[in-house]
Amino acid sequence: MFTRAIVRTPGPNFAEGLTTSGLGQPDYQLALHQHEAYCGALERCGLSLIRLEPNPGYPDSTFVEDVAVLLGTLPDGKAAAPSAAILTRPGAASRAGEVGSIRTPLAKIFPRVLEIEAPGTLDGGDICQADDHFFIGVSERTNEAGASQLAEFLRKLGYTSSFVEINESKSQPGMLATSSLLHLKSGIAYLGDNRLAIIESIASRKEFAGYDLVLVDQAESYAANCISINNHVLIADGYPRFAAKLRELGYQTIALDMSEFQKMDGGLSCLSLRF
Ligand code: CIR
Repeated sequence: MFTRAIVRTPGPNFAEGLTTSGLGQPDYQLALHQHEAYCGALERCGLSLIRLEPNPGYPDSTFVEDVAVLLGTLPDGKAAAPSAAILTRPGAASRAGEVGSIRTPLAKIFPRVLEIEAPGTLDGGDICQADDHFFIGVSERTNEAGASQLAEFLRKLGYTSSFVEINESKSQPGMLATSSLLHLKSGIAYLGDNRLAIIESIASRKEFAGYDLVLVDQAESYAANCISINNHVLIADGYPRFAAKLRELGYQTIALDMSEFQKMDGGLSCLSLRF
């Protein structure tokens, strides 16, 4: 169970952030509106929100998930007080300074604040927690050094982890293309009960053997970035096949229009840190 989430309102220069989507300029007012609807959905799921002010120095800073990995439950799955926050070292130079403005809010909540150090780089979007196990995406943003540092922190805190290579330039022969995933969680989400939502192109990876997989087809791949919160699943609006699969499995879904965040390569998970 999650009880809280940290969010950051998009700043007026949100459109100056990084993007490869080719979907055009986001509309700032619409982004604010969609962000507010997202916050409302988190509250509907029972979370109380810690709202951070826009950080105009960093247009991508609304994607707050990338700057920290939060540990709020014990490895045995029992609810516990927040135990540790791990500050990341974002892989994009323009985002490196975002960590500075999350340090103090996290230090007020978490008794332990650890930190990824150079030469490691790591984005929170590459980290997928599945109960007491963490999948760590090695991507264009998260390098081996950053992934190894996180794995070691997690091991000491009682969790297991495995690496998932999603950097296309390093894919092994025979490995299916990852369709240029920005982050691991652009392609997978943990739904609880040993079940993963996952894009088809990485579903056969050995790391995911042993999990029940809900496949997200190529045409709906953006929908894989969904978030399971306290008996609800937040999904991006406009992906009917995936939504139907979730409902058939008994999930209560909340669909949100994410158009303006998608234009900036962002998805549902990136907009909050849940714990
Ligand atoms: C970036 O490229 O860093 C941002 N424009 C989007 C970050 C999305 N974050 C995420 O998937 N966790």
